Amino acid sequence: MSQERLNNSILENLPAEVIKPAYDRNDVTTGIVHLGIGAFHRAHQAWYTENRIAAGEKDWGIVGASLRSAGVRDQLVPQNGLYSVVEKSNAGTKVQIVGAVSDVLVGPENPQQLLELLAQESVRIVSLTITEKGYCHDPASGDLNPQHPDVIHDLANPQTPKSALGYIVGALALRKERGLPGFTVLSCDNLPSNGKLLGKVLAQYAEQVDSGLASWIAQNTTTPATMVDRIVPATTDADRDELESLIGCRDEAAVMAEPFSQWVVEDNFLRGRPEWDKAGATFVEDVEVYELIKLRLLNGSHSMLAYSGYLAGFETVADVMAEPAFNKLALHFMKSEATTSIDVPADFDIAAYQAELIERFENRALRHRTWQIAMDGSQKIPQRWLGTLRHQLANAGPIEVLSFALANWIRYVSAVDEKGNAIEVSDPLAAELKAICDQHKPQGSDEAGNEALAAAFLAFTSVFGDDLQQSAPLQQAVVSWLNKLDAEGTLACVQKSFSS
Ligand code: NAI
Ligand code: CS2
Repeated sequence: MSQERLNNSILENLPAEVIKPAYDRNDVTTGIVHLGIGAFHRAHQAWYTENRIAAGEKDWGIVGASLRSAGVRDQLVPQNGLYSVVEKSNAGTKVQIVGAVSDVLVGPENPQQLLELLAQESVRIVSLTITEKGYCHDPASGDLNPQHPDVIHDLANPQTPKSALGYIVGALALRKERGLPGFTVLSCDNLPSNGKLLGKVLAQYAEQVDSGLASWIAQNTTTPATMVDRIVPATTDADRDELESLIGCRDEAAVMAEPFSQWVVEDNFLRGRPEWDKAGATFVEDVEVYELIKLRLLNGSHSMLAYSGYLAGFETVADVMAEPAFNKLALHFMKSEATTSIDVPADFDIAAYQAELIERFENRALRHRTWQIAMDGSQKIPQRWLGTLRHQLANAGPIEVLSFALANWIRYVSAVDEKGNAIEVSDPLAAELKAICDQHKPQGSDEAGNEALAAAFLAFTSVFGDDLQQSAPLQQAVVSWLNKLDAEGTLACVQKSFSS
């Protein structure tokens, strides 16, 4: 039987060990609007901001917004915006109730309301976790995709946007008209040079609207780069049930996170910012090397384990890591291919970082599904694997694991697993990718199909650009793995090739 929902009036009744907001929420005013209020924002940026609001920075309250569904609004608003960050590790569980989010808007329900909120002068930061696909960019080039359906719609219907770009540029147009200052747009997505990429697609989008607006935006916004890191799997009902037994009330908006968190931010804010560094964030001039290390070592391994682990029959990352050969493979990839592609600062203990990543992946208290990480591979692979791959190819370096990873991704997006069961492939380019598989290697065909299949994938320029298809070593390595995977399956391949 579900108990009372978490809300303002029952906070003091929660168990003493639960950390609660230690400030009067009525004193907090909105300074941040967050687009894409998913699990990660609640466990990361809002969690850091909670610390600053509790320390007295009361004008940095957050209003969240979803540009897609009403799910999170319906979870948070009945709880006065309150939710639990549940830190889970092999050492135990810690619960903190966060009060930084006061409301959630749903763009599709009332676009004008969200545009007007974004145009309010008190809003000084608009932050984003809209997933890699939310930027309407071409993953290979980083340029705005003018053929993106949301871009086409929003340019024709600026009052009822669908994309984050449409909302941001629409709100800035209102601010310009009203003689108000702009704001900082803070990408907190896993994209390479996310600040530069966001600035570029915003400028390219605004130029399509009006050149005068585009130059005003260039002068009146900043788009700092960030590196964001905290493993936050999608919350399940089992998670919510377990939490309910711990805190004695129902929290539909709870998020599950590892204890580890890191936030490296370029200090380039138009109208101030919270003192997030006093909550553990790091402000730097150049985020790039932190991004490269994180995207190539953590996310590169994550995606490799997601596709190969899923095909090997494992549900979560911790399950994959419990298989010794996969555990060795993850560290081998980090050391031999990902790390050697980066000019790691001399004072950075990369060996300790690698060891910590392995430990984080082994966390059995978090059920991070391989299927969830496998989502949107077409939007993730360029920054997670292809930068590393280009470096190795240019330097005659190792590509054994990266080509293995690509072969598993190709088999994954064929949407049929080793046992012939359907795979629910969640990717904006899923149809195109499956069509490549069906056209070049129909199910059940022989090895000859793998030559054509590998060549066709490497020629898929939206993901691979136009250079990688020229690489004979890469083509040969991918074909070799496709043949082995056909013959032995992923688990046997890993056990045979990576156990030593
Ligand atoms: P989530 O599924 O809980 O939330 C995703 C949010 O993005 C939702 O609000 C959804 O409506 C919105 N969204 C999806 N497609 C969109 C589009 N085309 N345009 C605008 N909004 C769109 O996912 P979660 O866990 O919050 O992750 C979101 C992003 O945060 C990731 O894609 C990644 O870039 C970043 N991140 C996630 C981490 C994690 O462990 N979950 C860790 C580090 C970064
Ligand atoms: C994961 C990331 O779902 C995925 O693609 O690789 O969300 C990962 O959990 C975070 O980047 C960790 O900081």
